[in-house]
Amino acid sequence: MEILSSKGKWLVLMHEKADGDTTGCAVAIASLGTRLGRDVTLAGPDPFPSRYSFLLGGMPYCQIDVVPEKFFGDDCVVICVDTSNAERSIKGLSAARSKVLIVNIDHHDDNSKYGDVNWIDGSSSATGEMVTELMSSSEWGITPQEANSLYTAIVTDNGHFSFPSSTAKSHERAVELLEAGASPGMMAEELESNMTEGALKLWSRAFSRVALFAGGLCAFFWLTKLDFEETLSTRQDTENLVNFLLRIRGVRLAALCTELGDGVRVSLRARFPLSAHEIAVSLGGGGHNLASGCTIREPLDDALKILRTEMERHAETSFSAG
Ligand SMILES: [Mn+2]
Repeated sequence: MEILSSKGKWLVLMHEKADGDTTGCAVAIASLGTRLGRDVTLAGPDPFPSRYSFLLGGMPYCQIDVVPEKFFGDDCVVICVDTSNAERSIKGLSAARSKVLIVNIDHHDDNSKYGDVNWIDGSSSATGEMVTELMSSSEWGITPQEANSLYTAIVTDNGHFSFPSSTAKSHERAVELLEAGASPGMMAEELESNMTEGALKLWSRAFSRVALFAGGLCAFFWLTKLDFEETLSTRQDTENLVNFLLRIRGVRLAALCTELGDGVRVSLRARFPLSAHEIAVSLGGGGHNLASGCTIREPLDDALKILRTEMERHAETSFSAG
């Protein structure tokens, strides 16, 4: 916190395909900086995610590729939240490394520590827990609007305290946010009742293709480029979709495959003792044990076969070993 407060210009960066955690953290930090009279820019590589626009409260946001020149200097800091490696941030971050101070705050165990200051805590269920701790222990505290942002960060990353990553500490941070004025009811409505008609139609296409295998331990479904076009949906509309596969009794490993221009993006979710991380890594990706991702640079049909083989092998070895 001392590093941040000593700097006059803050560039607060969200990661690509921003989720609730990176968004809530970045908005809260940008709001704090603005309160402290700092010159703050809230930015990221993609447009601001529309499902979280209720958090902005009129704050400006910039979609950028490179670190703006005004942030080169001793009085500046770049703050990256929930971003496990520089590639997930804006394109120009690595090139700017020698010219700016980068503070990297994240809860991914496999964080590549690309910052000048790296605060990585894999025991946190969300980066929002860490930022809550940082702000609530500072003399500036947390405003009700910032509390809502951080509450959103925490609950979107730990499934409203339903994922095994949720700990006593997660709940303690939530208590601090409630005491600071967060409104869980209002946030739940904003977060749960915000789908477009197109998104619901997109989800129904994925649901119609649910495929179970490995004796019901594994499940996946997929979406094509055409699905997005015909339902007027975007990739942002797939957030949380993959988690629905884990609602099928017995399923412990789940994947959503999304056809992109240059391959197939795979979002993986697992329940203990299966590991989404192992599969993602074997296919060139990364993430957590319970939530990971990778990209398979093959046509959709081939990608599904490769993924299915990998998931089946993993399910077999996990259970024969354990
Ligand atoms: Mn996160």
